[in-house]
Amino acid sequence: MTRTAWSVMMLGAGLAAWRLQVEAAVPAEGRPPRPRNVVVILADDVGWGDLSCFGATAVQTPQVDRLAREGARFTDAHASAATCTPTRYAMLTGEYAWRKQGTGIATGDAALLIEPGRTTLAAVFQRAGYVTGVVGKWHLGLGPGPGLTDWNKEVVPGPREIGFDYSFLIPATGDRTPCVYLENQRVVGLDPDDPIQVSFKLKEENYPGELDGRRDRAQLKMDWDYGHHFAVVNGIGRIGYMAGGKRARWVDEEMADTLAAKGAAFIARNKDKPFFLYFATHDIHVPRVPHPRFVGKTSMGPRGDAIVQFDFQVGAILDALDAHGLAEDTLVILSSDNGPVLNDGYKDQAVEKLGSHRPAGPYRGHKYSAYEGGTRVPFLVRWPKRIKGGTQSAALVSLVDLVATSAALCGQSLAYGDAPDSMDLSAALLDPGTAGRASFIAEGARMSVRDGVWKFIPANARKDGPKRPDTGRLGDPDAFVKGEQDTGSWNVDQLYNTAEDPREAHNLAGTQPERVAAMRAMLQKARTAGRTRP
Ligand code: NG6
Ligand code: CA
Repeated sequence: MTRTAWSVMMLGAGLAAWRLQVEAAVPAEGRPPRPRNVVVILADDVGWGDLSCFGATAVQTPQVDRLAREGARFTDAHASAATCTPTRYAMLTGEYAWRKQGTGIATGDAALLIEPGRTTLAAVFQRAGYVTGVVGKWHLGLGPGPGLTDWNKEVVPGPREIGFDYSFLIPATGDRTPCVYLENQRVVGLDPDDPIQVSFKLKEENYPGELDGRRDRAQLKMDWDYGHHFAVVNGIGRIGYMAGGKRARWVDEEMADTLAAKGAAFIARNKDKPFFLYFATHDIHVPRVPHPRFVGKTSMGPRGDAIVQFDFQVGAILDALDAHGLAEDTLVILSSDNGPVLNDGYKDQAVEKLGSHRPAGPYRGHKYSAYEGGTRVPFLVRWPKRIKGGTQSAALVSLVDLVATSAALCGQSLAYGDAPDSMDLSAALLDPGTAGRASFIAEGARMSVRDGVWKFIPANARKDGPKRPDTGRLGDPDAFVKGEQDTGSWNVDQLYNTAEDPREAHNLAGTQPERVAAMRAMLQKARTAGRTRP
Protein backbone atom coordinates (compact mmCIF):
# COMPACT_ATOMS: atom_id res chain seq x y z
CA MET A 1 0.00 0.00 0.00
CA THR A 2 1.34 3.42 -0.94
CA ARG A 3 1.62 6.12 1.67
CA THR A 4 -1.03 8.16 -0.12
CA ALA A 5 -3.51 5.27 -0.19
CA TRP A 6 -2.82 4.60 3.48
CA SER A 7 -3.36 8.18 4.52
CA VAL A 8 -6.54 8.45 2.42
CA MET A 9 -7.83 5.34 4.17
CA MET A 10 -6.93 6.70 7.60
CA LEU A 11 -8.53 9.99 6.77
CA GLY A 12 -11.69 8.13 5.71
CA ALA A 13 -11.73 6.12 8.91
CA GLY A 14 -11.10 9.28 10.93
CA LEU A 15 -13.97 11.05 9.20
CA ALA A 16 -16.29 8.11 9.83
CA ALA A 17 -15.33 8.06 13.51
CA TRP A 18 -15.80 11.81 13.73
CA ARG A 19 -19.22 11.55 12.08
CA LEU A 20 -20.23 8.85 14.54
CA GLN A 21 -19.20 11.06 17.46
CA VAL A 22 -21.14 14.01 16.09
CA GLU A 23 -24.21 11.84 15.58
CA ALA A 24 -23.97 10.51 19.10
CA ALA A 25 -23.62 14.03 20.49
CA VAL A 26 -26.73 15.37 18.70
CA PRO A 27 -29.05 12.42 18.57
CA ALA A 28 -32.35 14.07 17.76
CA GLU A 29 -31.26 17.07 15.68
CA GLY A 30 -32.55 16.87 12.14
CA ARG A 31 -33.54 13.28 12.47
CA PRO A 32 -37.04 11.96 13.10
CA PRO A 33 -37.55 10.46 16.55
CA ARG A 34 -38.96 7.34 14.87
CA PRO A 35 -40.89 5.02 17.18
CA ARG A 36 -39.88 1.36 17.11
CA ASN A 37 -43.53 0.34 16.63
CA VAL A 38 -46.84 2.12 16.17
CA VAL A 39 -50.28 0.88 17.22
CA VAL A 40 -53.45 2.81 16.35
CA ILE A 41 -56.48 1.61 18.33
CA LEU A 42 -59.69 2.92 16.83
CA ALA A 43 -62.95 2.43 18.69
CA ASP A 44 -66.30 2.53 16.95
CA ASP A 45 -68.89 5.08 18.14
CA VAL A 46 -67.16 5.76 21.49
CA GLY A 47 -67.95 9.33 22.52
CA TRP A 48 -65.78 11.97 24.17
CA GLY A 49 -67.45 11.29 27.53
CA ASP A 50 -67.61 7.47 27.37
CA LEU A 51 -64.27 6.70 29.06
CA SER A 52 -63.41 7.19 32.71
CA CYS A 53 -60.27 9.18 31.81
CA PHE A 54 -62.61 11.62 30.05
CA GLY A 55 -64.89 11.93 33.06
CA ALA A 56 -67.27 8.97 32.81
CA THR A 57 -68.30 7.58 36.19
CA ALA A 58 -71.04 5.12 35.19
CA VAL A 59 -68.42 2.98 33.49
CA GLN A 60 -64.78 2.34 34.40
CA THR A 61 -62.14 1.89 31.69
CA PRO A 62 -58.93 1.12 33.61
CA GLN A 63 -56.98 -0.11 30.58
CA VAL A 64 -57.69 2.98 28.52
CA ASP A 65 -56.98 5.08 31.60
CA ARG A 66 -53.52 3.52 31.72
CA LEU A 67 -52.80 5.15 28.38
CA ALA A 68 -53.90 8.51 29.78
CA ARG A 69 -51.77 8.05 32.89
CA GLU A 70 -48.69 6.93 31.01
CA GLY A 71 -49.21 9.25 28.04
CA ALA A 72 -50.99 12.39 26.87
CA ARG A 73 -54.71 13.10 26.79
CA PHE A 74 -55.95 15.37 23.99
CA THR A 75 -59.21 17.20 24.64
CA ASP A 76 -59.88 18.80 21.23
CA ALA A 77 -59.23 15.92 18.86
CA HIS A 78 -61.67 15.05 16.11
CA ALA A 79 -62.71 12.19 13.94
CA SER A 80 -62.69 13.49 10.37
CA ALA A 81 -66.40 12.86 10.05
CA ALA A 82 -69.40 12.03 12.21
CA THR A 83 -69.70 8.56 10.67
CA CYS A 84 -67.36 5.66 10.12
CA THR A 85 -66.49 5.30 6.44
CA PRO A 86 -65.49 8.91 5.77
CA THR A 87 -63.41 9.06 8.96
CA ARG A 88 -61.54 5.86 8.11
CA TYR A 89 -61.07 6.97 4.53
CA ALA A 90 -59.58 10.26 5.73
CA MET A 91 -57.45 8.61 8.40
CA LEU A 92 -55.89 6.17 5.93
CA THR A 93 -55.49 8.55 2.97
CA GLY A 94 -54.92 11.93 4.63
CA GLU A 95 -57.64 13.34 2.38
CA TYR A 96 -60.97 14.74 3.57
CA ALA A 97 -63.52 12.17 2.42
CA TRP A 98 -65.98 14.80 1.19
CA ARG A 99 -63.61 15.41 -1.70
CA LYS A 100 -64.46 11.99 -3.05
CA GLN A 101 -67.89 10.77 -4.16
CA GLY A 102 -69.15 7.56 -2.61
CA THR A 103 -67.34 7.79 0.70
CA GLY A 104 -70.52 7.99 2.81
CA ILE A 105 -71.45 5.01 5.02
CA ALA A 106 -70.47 2.07 2.79
CA THR A 107 -72.67 -0.93 2.14
CA GLY A 108 -71.25 -4.38 2.87
CA ASP A 109 -70.67 -5.07 -0.82
CA ALA A 110 -69.08 -1.71 -1.76
CA ALA A 111 -65.95 -1.65 -3.90
CA LEU A 112 -62.65 -0.77 -2.21
CA LEU A 113 -62.86 3.01 -1.80
CA ILE A 114 -59.12 3.69 -1.72
CA GLU A 115 -57.16 3.44 -4.97
CA PRO A 116 -54.54 0.68 -4.91
CA GLY A 117 -51.02 2.00 -4.85
CA ARG A 118 -51.97 5.26 -3.15
CA THR A 119 -49.83 6.66 -0.33
CA THR A 120 -51.83 5.54 2.67
CA LEU A 121 -51.02 5.50 6.37
CA ALA A 122 -50.02 1.85 6.00
CA ALA A 123 -47.93 2.54 2.88
CA VAL A 124 -46.00 5.26 4.73
CA PHE A 125 -45.02 2.74 7.41
CA GLN A 126 -44.29 0.04 4.85
CA ARG A 127 -41.87 2.34 2.99
CA ALA A 128 -40.21 3.12 6.30
CA GLY A 129 -39.54 -0.59 6.83
CA TYR A 130 -42.38 -1.49 9.17
CA VAL A 131 -44.46 -4.68 8.92
CA THR A 132 -48.04 -3.45 8.63
CA GLY A 133 -51.28 -5.06 9.78
CA VAL A 134 -54.95 -4.28 10.25
CA VAL A 135 -57.21 -6.18 12.62
CA GLY A 136 -60.93 -5.43 13.01
CA LYS A 137 -63.53 -3.24 11.38
CA TRP A 138 -62.75 -2.22 7.81
CA HIS A 139 -65.85 -0.56 6.26
CA LEU A 140 -63.94 0.86 3.31
CA GLY A 141 -65.23 -1.53 0.67
CA LEU A 142 -63.48 -4.62 -0.64
CA GLY A 143 -63.01 -6.07 -4.10
CA PRO A 144 -64.57 -4.77 -7.30
CA GLY A 145 -67.98 -3.98 -5.78
CA PRO A 146 -71.68 -4.87 -5.91
CA GLY A 147 -72.43 -7.98 -7.90
CA LEU A 148 -68.75 -8.38 -8.79
CA THR A 149 -67.02 -9.25 -5.53
CA ASP A 150 -66.84 -13.03 -5.14
CA TRP A 151 -66.60 -13.79 -1.43
CA ASN A 152 -65.65 -17.39 -2.16
CA LYS A 153 -62.26 -16.47 -3.58
CA GLU A 154 -59.48 -14.17 -2.53
CA VAL A 155 -61.10 -10.72 -2.38
CA VAL A 156 -58.94 -8.29 -4.36
CA PRO A 157 -58.29 -5.38 -4.15
CA GLY A 158 -58.23 -5.08 -0.38
CA PRO A 159 -55.93 -3.97 2.43
CA ARG A 160 -52.89 -5.60 0.82
CA GLU A 161 -53.24 -3.40 -2.24
CA ILE A 162 -53.15 -0.25 -0.12
CA GLY A 163 -50.20 -1.08 2.11
CA PHE A 164 -51.18 -3.69 4.70
CA ASP A 165 -49.03 -6.81 4.83
CA TYR A 166 -51.56 -8.59 7.02
CA SER A 167 -55.30 -8.23 7.53
CA PHE A 168 -57.99 -9.80 9.68
CA LEU A 169 -61.25 -8.05 8.96
CA ILE A 170 -64.84 -7.47 9.79
CA PRO A 171 -65.52 -6.53 6.14
CA ALA A 172 -68.03 -3.71 6.78
CA THR A 173 -69.76 -3.30 10.15
CA GLY A 174 -71.09 -5.65 12.80
CA ASP A 175 -74.61 -4.89 11.63
CA ARG A 176 -74.01 -5.42 7.90
CA THR A 177 -73.54 -8.53 5.84
CA PRO A 178 -71.29 -10.35 5.11
CA CYS A 179 -71.07 -11.51 8.75
CA VAL A 180 -67.82 -13.42 8.35
CA TYR A 181 -64.15 -12.63 8.98
CA LEU A 182 -61.61 -12.27 6.21
CA GLU A 183 -58.00 -13.16 6.93
CA ASN A 184 -55.59 -11.97 4.29
CA GLN A 185 -58.61 -11.35 2.07
CA ARG A 186 -60.11 -14.84 2.27
CA VAL A 187 -63.20 -15.78 4.30
CA VAL A 188 -62.12 -17.65 7.43
CA GLY A 189 -63.58 -21.14 7.83
CA LEU A 190 -65.47 -21.16 4.55
CA ASP A 191 -66.92 -24.51 3.49
CA PRO A 192 -66.51 -24.74 -0.31
CA ASP A 193 -69.76 -26.72 -0.47
CA ASP A 194 -71.66 -23.82 1.09
CA PRO A 195 -70.65 -20.76 -0.93
CA ILE A 196 -71.48 -17.24 0.22
CA GLN A 197 -73.63 -14.79 -1.64
CA VAL A 198 -74.07 -11.20 -0.48
CA SER A 199 -76.47 -8.56 -1.70
CA PHE A 200 -77.76 -5.18 -0.68
CA LYS A 201 -80.58 -5.32 -3.18
CA LEU A 202 -82.61 -6.39 -0.16
CA LYS A 203 -84.97 -8.84 -1.75
CA GLU A 204 -85.86 -11.59 0.60
CA GLU A 205 -87.05 -13.91 -2.17
CA ASN A 206 -83.46 -13.91 -3.51
CA TYR A 207 -82.39 -15.82 -0.41
CA PRO A 208 -84.65 -18.84 -0.08
CA GLY A 209 -84.15 -20.88 3.03
CA GLU A 210 -82.63 -18.01 5.02
CA LEU A 211 -84.24 -16.39 8.04
CA ASP A 212 -85.61 -12.91 7.49
CA GLY A 213 -85.60 -10.17 10.11
CA ARG A 214 -89.17 -9.14 9.44
CA ARG A 215 -90.81 -12.49 8.82
CA ASP A 216 -88.93 -14.30 11.58
CA ARG A 217 -88.87 -11.43 14.03
CA ALA A 218 -90.22 -13.51 16.91
CA GLN A 219 -87.09 -15.73 16.79
CA LEU A 220 -84.58 -12.91 17.22
CA LYS A 221 -82.43 -12.73 20.34
CA MET A 222 -82.16 -8.95 20.01
CA ASP A 223 -85.02 -7.10 18.39
CA TRP A 224 -84.41 -4.37 15.84
CA ASP A 225 -85.95 -0.94 16.01
CA TYR A 226 -85.29 0.20 12.45
CA GLY A 227 -83.06 -0.69 9.52
CA HIS A 228 -81.80 -4.06 10.74
CA HIS A 229 -84.45 -6.43 9.48
CA PHE A 230 -82.87 -8.27 6.54
CA ALA A 231 -80.48 -11.22 6.99
CA VAL A 232 -80.52 -12.92 10.39
CA VAL A 233 -77.14 -14.07 11.68
CA ASN A 234 -76.62 -15.43 15.18
CA GLY A 235 -80.24 -14.57 15.93
CA ILE A 236 -79.73 -10.88 15.11
CA GLY A 237 -81.17 -8.96 12.16
CA ARG A 238 -78.63 -7.16 9.92
CA ILE A 239 -78.55 -4.66 7.09
CA GLY A 240 -78.17 -6.53 3.79
CA TYR A 241 -78.63 -10.16 2.85
CA MET A 242 -76.34 -13.09 2.75
CA ALA A 243 -76.84 -16.73 1.91
CA GLY A 244 -74.53 -19.65 2.56
CA GLY A 245 -71.25 -19.54 4.45
CA LYS A 246 -73.06 -20.95 7.49
CA ARG A 247 -69.95 -22.42 9.10
CA ALA A 248 -67.97 -19.21 8.61
CA ARG A 249 -70.47 -16.83 10.25
CA TRP A 250 -69.25 -14.98 13.26
CA VAL A 251 -70.69 -15.15 16.76
CA ASP A 252 -71.06 -11.61 18.09
CA GLU A 253 -70.39 -12.62 21.69
CA GLU A 254 -66.95 -13.96 20.70
CA MET A 255 -65.92 -11.06 18.51
CA ALA A 256 -63.96 -9.09 21.11
CA ASP A 257 -61.93 -12.15 22.11
CA THR A 258 -61.28 -13.03 18.47
CA LEU A 259 -60.03 -9.55 17.58
CA ALA A 260 -57.96 -9.21 20.75
CA ALA A 261 -56.29 -12.56 20.04
CA LYS A 262 -55.55 -11.64 16.42
CA GLY A 263 -54.10 -8.27 17.44
CA ALA A 264 -51.92 -9.82 20.14
CA ALA A 265 -50.77 -12.56 17.74
CA PHE A 266 -49.70 -9.95 15.16
CA ILE A 267 -47.60 -8.25 17.84
CA ALA A 268 -46.07 -11.55 18.96
CA ARG A 269 -45.24 -12.61 15.39
CA ASN A 270 -43.56 -9.32 14.60
CA LYS A 271 -41.93 -8.55 17.94
CA ASP A 272 -38.45 -8.59 16.41
CA LYS A 273 -39.24 -6.15 13.58
CA PRO A 274 -40.70 -2.66 13.59
CA PHE A 275 -44.47 -2.96 13.08
CA PHE A 276 -47.54 -0.82 12.52
CA LEU A 277 -50.84 -2.25 13.75
CA TYR A 278 -54.20 -0.65 13.04
CA PHE A 279 -56.52 -2.27 15.58
CA ALA A 280 -60.16 -1.35 14.93
CA THR A 281 -62.69 -2.72 17.39
CA HIS A 282 -66.32 -3.48 16.61
CA ASP A 283 -67.19 -2.12 20.06
CA ILE A 284 -69.20 -0.14 20.83
CA HIS A 285 -71.11 -0.18 17.53
CA VAL A 286 -74.48 -1.93 17.20
CA PRO A 287 -75.43 -4.70 17.59
CA ARG A 288 -74.11 -4.44 21.14
CA VAL A 289 -73.87 -8.07 22.19
CA PRO A 290 -70.93 -8.38 24.57
CA HIS A 291 -69.56 -11.68 25.82
CA PRO A 292 -71.56 -13.00 28.83
CA ARG A 293 -68.65 -12.18 31.17
CA PHE A 294 -69.20 -8.46 30.50
CA VAL A 295 -72.99 -8.51 30.69
CA GLY A 296 -74.26 -6.48 33.65
CA LYS A 297 -70.87 -4.88 34.36
CA THR A 298 -72.55 -1.46 34.17
CA SER A 299 -76.01 -0.18 34.93
CA MET A 300 -76.31 1.07 31.37
CA GLY A 301 -77.19 -2.19 29.64
CA PRO A 302 -75.45 -3.43 26.48
CA ARG A 303 -74.02 -0.03 25.51
CA GLY A 304 -72.23 0.39 28.83
CA ASP A 305 -71.13 -3.26 28.91
CA ALA A 306 -69.72 -2.89 25.40
CA ILE A 307 -67.53 -0.05 26.70
CA VAL A 308 -66.14 -2.43 29.33
CA GLN A 309 -65.52 -4.98 26.59
CA PHE A 310 -63.74 -2.31 24.51
CA ASP A 311 -61.52 -1.61 27.51
CA PHE A 312 -60.70 -5.32 27.77
CA GLN A 313 -59.46 -5.34 24.17
CA VAL A 314 -57.27 -2.31 24.80
CA GLY A 315 -55.82 -4.18 27.77
CA ALA A 316 -55.09 -7.22 25.62
CA ILE A 317 -53.09 -5.10 23.16
CA LEU A 318 -51.19 -3.27 25.91
CA ASP A 319 -50.45 -6.58 27.65
CA ALA A 320 -49.05 -8.00 24.42
CA LEU A 321 -46.69 -5.01 24.13
CA ASP A 322 -45.62 -5.50 27.76
CA ALA A 323 -45.15 -9.24 27.35
CA HIS A 324 -42.61 -8.67 24.59
CA GLY A 325 -40.91 -5.72 26.26
CA LEU A 326 -42.09 -3.35 23.54
CA ALA A 327 -44.16 -0.78 25.46
CA GLU A 328 -41.35 1.74 26.06
CA ASP A 329 -40.66 2.42 22.38
CA THR A 330 -44.11 1.83 20.91
CA LEU A 331 -46.28 4.79 20.02
CA VAL A 332 -49.88 3.92 20.88
CA ILE A 333 -52.67 6.19 19.66
CA LEU A 334 -56.25 5.54 20.78
CA SER A 335 -59.29 7.28 19.36
CA SER A 336 -62.79 6.74 17.97
CA ASP A 337 -64.25 6.98 14.45
CA ASN A 338 -67.16 9.25 15.34
CA GLY A 339 -69.19 10.50 18.28
CA PRO A 340 -71.64 8.50 20.36
CA VAL A 341 -75.11 7.27 19.45
CA LEU A 342 -77.76 5.74 21.70
CA ASN A 343 -80.50 4.08 19.65
CA ASP A 344 -78.79 3.09 16.40
CA GLY A 345 -81.47 0.69 15.23
CA TYR A 346 -81.74 -2.08 17.85
CA LYS A 347 -83.85 -2.26 21.01
CA ASP A 348 -80.92 -2.45 23.41
CA GLN A 349 -82.13 0.06 26.01
CA ALA A 350 -79.29 2.52 25.40
CA VAL A 351 -81.67 5.45 25.94
CA GLU A 352 -83.68 3.95 28.79
CA LYS A 353 -80.64 2.95 30.85
CA LEU A 354 -78.47 5.98 30.19
CA GLY A 355 -79.04 7.54 33.61
CA SER A 356 -76.84 10.58 34.18
CA HIS A 357 -74.04 9.37 31.88
CA ARG A 358 -73.09 11.91 29.19
CA PRO A 359 -71.67 10.04 26.16
CA ALA A 360 -70.48 13.24 24.46
CA GLY A 361 -69.25 14.80 27.69
CA PRO A 362 -70.13 18.50 27.85
CA TYR A 363 -70.59 18.76 24.09
CA ARG A 364 -73.72 19.01 22.02
CA GLY A 365 -74.62 16.51 19.33
CA HIS A 366 -73.83 12.91 18.51
CA LYS A 367 -72.81 10.53 15.72
CA TYR A 368 -74.19 11.93 12.41
CA SER A 369 -74.59 15.50 13.70
CA ALA A 370 -72.56 18.60 12.82
CA TYR A 371 -72.29 19.70 16.44
CA GLU A 372 -69.08 19.03 18.37
CA GLY A 373 -70.29 15.70 19.75
CA GLY A 374 -70.35 14.34 16.19
CA THR A 375 -66.59 14.41 15.79
CA ARG A 376 -64.92 15.42 19.05
CA VAL A 377 -63.61 12.10 20.31
CA PRO A 378 -61.21 10.71 22.89
CA PHE A 379 -57.59 10.85 21.75
CA LEU A 380 -54.75 9.40 23.79
CA VAL A 381 -51.12 9.09 22.83
CA ARG A 382 -48.57 7.01 24.73
CA TRP A 383 -44.90 6.65 23.92
CA PRO A 384 -43.01 6.30 27.21
CA LYS A 385 -39.63 6.87 25.55
CA ARG A 386 -40.64 10.30 24.22
CA ILE A 387 -43.90 11.55 25.70
CA LYS A 388 -44.27 12.61 29.29
CA GLY A 389 -46.96 10.65 31.09
CA GLY A 390 -50.07 12.18 32.63
CA THR A 391 -49.97 15.23 30.36
CA GLN A 392 -52.84 17.02 28.64
CA SER A 393 -53.11 18.91 25.41
CA ALA A 394 -55.79 21.23 24.04
CA ALA A 395 -54.27 21.13 20.55
CA LEU A 396 -56.75 20.84 17.69
CA VAL A 397 -56.07 17.46 16.10
CA SER A 398 -57.87 15.44 13.46
CA LEU A 399 -57.52 11.79 12.52
CA VAL A 400 -56.81 12.98 8.97
CA ASP A 401 -53.44 14.11 10.36
CA LEU A 402 -52.12 10.63 11.08
CA VAL A 403 -50.58 10.23 7.60
CA ALA A 404 -48.43 13.39 7.61
CA THR A 405 -47.63 13.01 11.30
CA SER A 406 -46.49 9.41 10.86
CA ALA A 407 -44.46 10.31 7.76
CA ALA A 408 -42.65 12.98 9.79
CA LEU A 409 -42.04 10.64 12.71
CA CYS A 410 -40.45 7.99 10.55
CA GLY A 411 -38.59 10.25 8.16
CA GLN A 412 -40.70 9.71 5.05
CA SER A 413 -41.40 12.55 2.67
CA LEU A 414 -44.80 12.96 1.04
CA ALA A 415 -45.28 13.86 -2.61
CA TYR A 416 -47.28 17.03 -3.29
CA GLY A 417 -50.38 15.07 -4.24
CA ASP A 418 -50.22 12.72 -1.25
CA ALA A 419 -52.40 13.17 1.83
CA PRO A 420 -53.78 16.55 0.68
CA ASP A 421 -55.45 17.47 3.98
CA SER A 422 -53.07 15.91 6.49
CA MET A 423 -50.99 18.12 8.78
CA ASP A 424 -47.74 17.09 10.42
CA LEU A 425 -48.68 17.33 14.09
CA SER A 426 -45.68 15.38 15.36
CA ALA A 427 -44.57 18.36 17.46
CA ALA A 428 -47.99 18.60 19.11
CA LEU A 429 -48.01 14.89 19.79
CA LEU A 430 -44.60 14.95 21.44
CA ASP A 431 -45.07 18.10 23.50
CA PRO A 432 -48.35 19.04 25.17
CA GLY A 433 -47.60 22.78 24.99
CA THR A 434 -47.44 22.83 21.20
CA ALA A 435 -50.37 24.06 19.09
CA GLY A 436 -52.17 21.69 16.75
CA ARG A 437 -53.82 22.56 13.47
CA ALA A 438 -55.33 26.03 13.08
CA SER A 439 -58.58 24.94 11.48
CA PHE A 440 -60.47 21.82 10.56
CA ILE A 441 -63.39 20.87 8.34
CA ALA A 442 -65.76 18.22 9.61
CA GLU A 443 -68.30 16.17 7.72
CA GLY A 444 -71.50 15.30 9.53
CA ALA A 445 -75.09 15.34 8.39
CA ARG A 446 -73.86 18.79 7.41
CA MET A 447 -70.44 20.32 6.82
CA SER A 448 -68.84 22.47 9.50
CA VAL A 449 -65.62 24.39 10.03
CA ARG A 450 -63.61 24.98 13.16
CA ASP A 451 -61.20 27.92 13.19
CA GLY A 452 -59.49 27.95 16.56
CA VAL A 453 -62.28 27.79 19.10
CA TRP A 454 -64.85 29.05 16.59
CA LYS A 455 -67.30 26.71 14.92
CA PHE A 456 -69.30 27.58 11.84
CA ILE A 457 -72.11 25.49 10.38
CA PRO A 458 -73.25 27.17 7.17
CA ALA A 459 -76.89 27.23 6.15
CA ASN A 460 -77.96 24.86 3.40
CA ALA A 461 -74.96 22.61 3.78
CA ARG A 462 -77.08 19.59 4.52
CA LYS A 463 -75.31 16.48 3.41
CA ASP A 464 -77.58 13.55 4.13
CA GLY A 465 -79.59 14.68 7.11
CA PRO A 466 -83.16 13.55 7.70
CA LYS A 467 -85.54 14.52 4.92
CA ARG A 468 -88.14 16.36 6.91
CA PRO A 469 -89.35 19.92 6.57
CA ASP A 470 -87.02 22.42 8.17
CA THR A 471 -88.55 24.43 10.96
CA GLY A 472 -85.69 26.91 11.15
CA ARG A 473 -85.52 26.36 14.90
CA LEU A 474 -82.18 25.42 16.34
CA GLY A 475 -83.55 22.75 18.59
CA ASP A 476 -82.64 21.57 22.03
CA PRO A 477 -78.94 21.15 22.92
CA ASP A 478 -79.94 18.30 25.22
CA ALA A 479 -81.98 16.43 22.62
CA PHE A 480 -79.41 13.63 22.30
CA VAL A 481 -79.42 12.53 25.91
CA LYS A 482 -83.21 12.47 25.74
CA GLY A 483 -82.88 9.96 22.92
CA GLU A 484 -83.78 12.38 20.14
CA GLN A 485 -82.02 13.37 16.92
CA ASP A 486 -80.19 16.68 17.20
CA THR A 487 -79.25 17.71 13.71
CA GLY A 488 -80.36 21.30 14.23
CA SER A 489 -81.68 23.48 11.48
CA TRP A 490 -80.06 23.75 8.05
CA ASN A 491 -81.47 26.99 6.78
CA VAL A 492 -79.69 29.33 9.17
CA ASP A 493 -75.99 30.00 9.58
CA GLN A 494 -74.67 28.95 12.97
CA LEU A 495 -71.59 30.26 14.74
CA TYR A 496 -70.48 29.12 18.17
CA ASN A 497 -67.58 29.73 20.49
CA THR A 498 -66.83 26.16 21.48
CA ALA A 499 -64.63 27.19 24.41
CA GLU A 500 -67.20 29.44 26.07
CA ASP A 501 -70.25 27.59 24.82
CA PRO A 502 -69.45 23.86 24.51
CA ARG A 503 -73.17 23.09 24.30
CA GLU A 504 -73.43 25.21 21.13
CA ALA A 505 -76.55 26.82 22.52
CA HIS A 506 -75.84 30.48 21.64
CA ASN A 507 -75.77 31.15 17.93
CA LEU A 508 -73.54 34.18 17.35
CA ALA A 509 -73.84 34.22 13.55
CA GLY A 510 -76.07 37.28 13.60
CA THR A 511 -73.68 39.34 15.71
CA GLN A 512 -70.42 38.42 13.93
CA PRO A 513 -71.01 38.76 10.18
CA GLU A 514 -67.30 39.23 9.40
CA ARG A 515 -66.28 36.03 11.10
CA VAL A 516 -69.11 34.21 9.38
CA ALA A 517 -67.94 35.51 5.99
CA ALA A 518 -64.34 34.58 6.70
CA MET A 519 -65.22 31.06 7.76
CA ARG A 520 -67.52 30.58 4.79
CA ALA A 521 -64.64 31.66 2.53
CA MET A 522 -62.33 29.24 4.34
CA LEU A 523 -64.67 26.36 3.55
CA GLN A 524 -65.00 27.48 -0.06
CA LYS A 525 -61.24 27.81 -0.49
CA ALA A 526 -60.63 24.33 0.91
CA ARG A 527 -63.09 22.96 -1.63
CA THR A 528 -61.75 24.77 -4.67
CA ALA A 529 -58.06 24.37 -3.84
CA GLY A 530 -58.50 20.61 -3.60
CA ARG A 531 -56.08 20.51 -0.68
CA THR A 532 -55.35 22.16 2.64
CA ARG A 533 -51.89 20.73 3.39
CA PRO A 534 -49.22 23.39 2.86
C1 NG6 B 1 -76.74 3.49 9.50
C2 NG6 B 1 -77.43 2.42 10.34
C3 NG6 B 1 -76.73 2.38 11.69
C4 NG6 B 1 -75.24 2.19 11.53
C5 NG6 B 1 -74.68 3.26 10.61
C6 NG6 B 1 -73.22 3.09 10.32
C7 NG6 B 1 -79.85 2.19 9.92
C8 NG6 B 1 -81.19 2.78 10.10
N1 NG6 B 1 -78.84 2.78 10.52
O1 NG6 B 1 -77.29 3.48 8.22
O2 NG6 B 1 -77.27 1.35 12.48
O3 NG6 B 1 -74.96 0.93 10.99
O4 NG6 B 1 -75.36 3.23 9.37
O5 NG6 B 1 -72.47 3.37 11.44
O6 NG6 B 1 -79.72 1.21 9.20
S1 NG6 B 1 -70.94 3.65 11.26
O7 NG6 B 1 -70.41 3.92 12.58
O8 NG6 B 1 -70.35 2.47 10.68
O9 NG6 B 1 -70.83 4.82 10.40
CA1 CA C 1 -68.64 4.45 13.86
